[in-house]
Amino acid sequence: MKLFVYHTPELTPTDCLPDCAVVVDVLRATTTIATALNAGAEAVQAFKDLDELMNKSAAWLPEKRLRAGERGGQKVENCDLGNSPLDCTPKLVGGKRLFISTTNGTRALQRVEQAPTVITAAIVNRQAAVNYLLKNQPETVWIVGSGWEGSYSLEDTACAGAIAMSLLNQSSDLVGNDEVIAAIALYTQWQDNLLKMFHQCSHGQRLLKLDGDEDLKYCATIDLLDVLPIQKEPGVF
Ligand code: 3SL
Repeated sequence: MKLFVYHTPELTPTDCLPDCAVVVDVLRATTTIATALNAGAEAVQAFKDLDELMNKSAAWLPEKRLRAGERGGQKVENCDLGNSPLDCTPKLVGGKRLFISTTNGTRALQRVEQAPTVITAAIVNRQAAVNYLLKNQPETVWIVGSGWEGSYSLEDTACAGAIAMSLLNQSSDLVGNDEVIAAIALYTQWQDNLLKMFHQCSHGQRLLKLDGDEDLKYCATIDLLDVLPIQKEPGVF
C-alpha cells in the first residue's frame, strides 16, 4: 500500500486517481455521514450543489427522505436538518435516505467520486477505516481532507495522521508523500487532547460561535462508531 495525504481536494493530482480514496471532514460532514449510517439511515447521498439535492430528493417519498443542508456552518433554509451529527438519531434517520450538501465535505467527495473505492472517515470511525484498509490492501490510497473553501483545516489533517499512524504500525513501507509524515506528527502532538485542538482551530472556533460545543465534543471522540461509509455509486454511501 502507498499512502498519500492531501490537505484539501484542490491539492490532489488531476491526472490520476487512487485505488481507494478516504475523504475526511471531521468538522463535520464525514462525522455526520458515519453517524447517520450507524443510526440506521438507508443511505446517505451527497451533493455539492443544493439545487441538485432538492431536485433528486424530490423523487423520494417525503417520509423516506431527509434533506440536510449546511452553508457557513448553518442550516440551509428549506432543509430538514443542518449538518450536526447529533441530530442523526435512530428515531429521526432510521430507514430514511439522508440527502446532504455541505460547504466543503461534499465538494471533496465529488472530487474523488470516480475512484474505484471511496470511503469516508472521521475521528469517530477512524479504526473502522484503518481495518478496511488493512484488510483490503488497496495499492494506492489518498486521504483527502476537505479543508475550508480551499484552505487547510487542522482537524482533517490530524485525522489523516490518526489513520496513517495506525497503518504505519503495520508496515514501514507505505509513505507516499511528506504530508503523511507531517500528518502523523500533528496527530502525535494532539492525540491526547483532540478537543482542545478543535477549540483552537479556525473551523472549531466558527462552530463554537454557533453553539457547536457539543458537536465538537462528539466529533473528537475517537473510535466511537464501528461503521464504514463505502460509496456504492457516485455520491451514495
Ligand atoms: O464544510 C463542510 O462540509 C461542513 O462539514 C462544515 S460544518 O461543520 O457543517 O459547518
